[in-house]
Amino acid sequence: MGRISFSTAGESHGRGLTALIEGIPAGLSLEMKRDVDPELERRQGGYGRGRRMQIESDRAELLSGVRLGETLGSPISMLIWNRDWENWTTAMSHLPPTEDANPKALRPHYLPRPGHADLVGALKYDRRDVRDILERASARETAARVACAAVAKRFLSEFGIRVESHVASIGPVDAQVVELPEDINEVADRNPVRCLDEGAVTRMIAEIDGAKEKGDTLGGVFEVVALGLPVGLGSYVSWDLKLDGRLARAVMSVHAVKGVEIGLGFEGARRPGSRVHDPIVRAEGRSRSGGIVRASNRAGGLEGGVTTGEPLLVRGAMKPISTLRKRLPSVDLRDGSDGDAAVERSDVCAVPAAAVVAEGMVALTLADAFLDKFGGDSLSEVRRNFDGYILHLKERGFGER
Ligand code: EPS
Repeated sequence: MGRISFSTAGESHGRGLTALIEGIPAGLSLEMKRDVDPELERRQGGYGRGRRMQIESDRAELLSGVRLGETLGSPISMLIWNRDWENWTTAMSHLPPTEDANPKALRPHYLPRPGHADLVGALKYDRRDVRDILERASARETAARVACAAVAKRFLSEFGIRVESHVASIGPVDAQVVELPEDINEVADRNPVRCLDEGAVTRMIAEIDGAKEKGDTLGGVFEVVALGLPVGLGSYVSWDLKLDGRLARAVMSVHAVKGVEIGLGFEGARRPGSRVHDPIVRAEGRSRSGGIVRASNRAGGLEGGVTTGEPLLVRGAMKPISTLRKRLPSVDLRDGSDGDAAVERSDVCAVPAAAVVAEGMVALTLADAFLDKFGGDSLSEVRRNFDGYILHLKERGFGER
């Protein structure tokens, strides 16, 4: 664990976001315009986003780690400028305010929003102005995560591994998806709620419109699917190597995600074992899983915290965004008086965007687990390790040792 590390910096209305990813082997073809920018664009979309996304047009500027189109094995750092910064130069200035500064121009907030990091952050970091909290707690930060994730996806794609996502529900509207299409993102990205069930799309949009009208917000459920994985990523031998735990942490870390399921998830707890566990059957030619597959995939591609070679299915539940125009009760941090929570410009629903971010978090976790198993300094070294393993799976056959 820890082959890939990444970190982000930046405030929502600050100068910009920085993204740093370490551990990517040398020799990987990588271009910002081809590999990273399209992912940033996917994250910016989605019905229910606020006006901010019309201001931004996220692009990654590469600062280090790539020469002549290939990674060097050194840290890769990228920069995403905030276009909106121009409107925030006073409120987000790095310098102390001048004595004659208009306090309103500093755009302070003193009425924390229930459900947001506002209050806990203000108490923990001992700040009065809640803007000091919300600027970093904002999901704007996920743009930098998606930049790192795009690099991880580029790496995984060298080995035929794809990570995709779709929205399974928004508010009370559920999508009915009988079978996943071959290219999930290609279908999901065609509509603004990233849903695979065309009938549900209009109902989801109507639900978001209804919430907006009422000054309310909506959450939902998304599913991330990873295809092409070999058997054997992750491990059962120690708690922190279990891939299900690592994935749950990664997806739960996405803003407003309050639940994570793998495969059947909570539904499995209601069923007897005979309707949960997937029969094991021979399947010639499926070398990535040792010529043995599962007749169903209720386990969601993991057994014992290890990939089975079946599609990985991870779902996340996102709570509704905590900035409500229909204000909820709060307390003014200046004098302790009762008041209504502050209202900032915000999204009504960001589930489609969260799906893209979660897709990225899963890709980063899988790249990490992949390098645990096949680690090398160069792409060709990783490839040799991977190919040797797959060849062994193909050849090992049956019988006692
Ligand atoms: C966010 C509030 C909105 C969102 C923002 C997350 O921003 P603003 O306050 O500038 O209107 O648009 O999301 C992004 C900027 C983004 O890039 O995803 C919040 O409070 O978390």
